[in-house]
Formats: sequence, structure tokens, C-alpha cells
Amino acid sequence: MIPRALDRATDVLLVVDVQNDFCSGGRLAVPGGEAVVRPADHLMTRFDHVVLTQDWHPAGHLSFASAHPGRRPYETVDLDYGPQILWPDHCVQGTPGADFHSDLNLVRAELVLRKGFDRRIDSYSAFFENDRTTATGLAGYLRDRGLRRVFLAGLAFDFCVLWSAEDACRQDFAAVVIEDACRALDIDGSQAEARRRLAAAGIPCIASGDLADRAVRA
Ligand code: VGL
Ligand code: ZN
Repeated sequence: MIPRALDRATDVLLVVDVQNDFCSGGRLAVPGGEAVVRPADHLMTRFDHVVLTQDWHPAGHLSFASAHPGRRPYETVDLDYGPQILWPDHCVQGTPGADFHSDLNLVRAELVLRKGFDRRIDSYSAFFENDRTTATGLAGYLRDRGLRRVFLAGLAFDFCVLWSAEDACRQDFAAVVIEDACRALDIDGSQAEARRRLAAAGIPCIASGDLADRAVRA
């Protein structure tokens, strides 16, 4: 079932990590990452509730390969909480790479949620850090505000968007991924794996064009 009709009172658009370091020329560039800006800007005008996430790491973050002598980006290491892919340094707090893309229209965001700020724990999901137990507070925020269905857009489809969508589901929200407003890193087949995981969780992937306001329900 593709949910075409938006309910402006209880739907929220979660725009994930549309930051310079994930766009072309950035330190962890997602291929074509900047292409999500235009659809995301358009989507934000369609929702009454918009939340942005911002990857926000201190220098020396343990998800950075540079924090592990002898290790290289995209290798996996075991941290206290389990396996962790090592990344190039990215989205370092206060640096231009951590800023939102300059064409992303921030005006309608009611919350900007920063994540990954604990030096020892990465946070792909907007709901839980990668130890899978430390909550970010987003579930409480959404519940307290009566928001029940989360539409996701942004970067990267196969990491922060995927993990956020799965956790939204686990936290009893409905989740829908708007795929043309996402781009994937696609490391070792991670894009196809993300599609499989979303399907397994019953999370639909739709196109922006599939959405209609309730008044013009097709
Ligand atoms: C992300 C890897 C590391 C993402 C963030 O936004 O998908 N991926 N940090
Ligand atoms: Zn990160």
C-alpha cells in the first residue's frame, strides 16, 4: 500500500544529513548527494512538520579511520558496541563540511537534531546511537507532538536514512522513504541491501510524485 494522501497534522518530513561533506567535493561525498536538495526543498513546502538531522562529530571521533592508527576508511573495526565502518573525517563540529548545503531551505524546520556528537559512539539513526540503546530523544519529541508517520529524505539512503527508517518502525511510527529525494553511498552493495531491509521491514519506498495532499486524494 503506497500512502499517497498526506495528513499535515500527523505526518512529519525527516530530512537526513543534507550537509556539505556528503555532497560533491565533501569529505564523505555521496555520489550525486547535492541532487537531493531540490526535491527536499520542494517536499518541505508540502509538510507542516519538518525535522532536519545534522551529523555532528567532534574531532577525533571513533568512527573516523584517522582515530585508529594503521586503519583505513571503509574498513570495519570492533568498537565497544560492535562492528563499525570507519569513515573519512567528516561533519566535524563547526567546520564548513558540517554545514547544511547552502541551497537547503532551513526556514520550515521546527527541529534540527544533531547526532554523532559522543566521541565514542557513531549515530546513523536519528532515533538511536549505534550502540542501539542511547536514545536521541526524537521518538519522544514526535510522540509528544502527536506526529505518527515519518517520511524520510536525504543522505545517505543506505546508512542514515535506512537506519532511521528502521528505527522509526521499531518505535511504532509508520515510515515511508521518498527515494528520489535520497542518494546512496553504495559501499559493497549497501544500496541493494538497504532496499532489501526496507522491504523486509514493510517500509515503502515511494517517489515524491506519489504524494498528494489529502484534499486531492487520487
Ligand atoms: C552517514 C556515514 C557516516 C550518513 C553519516 O549520513 O548516512 N554515513 N556518517
Ligand atoms: Zn557521520
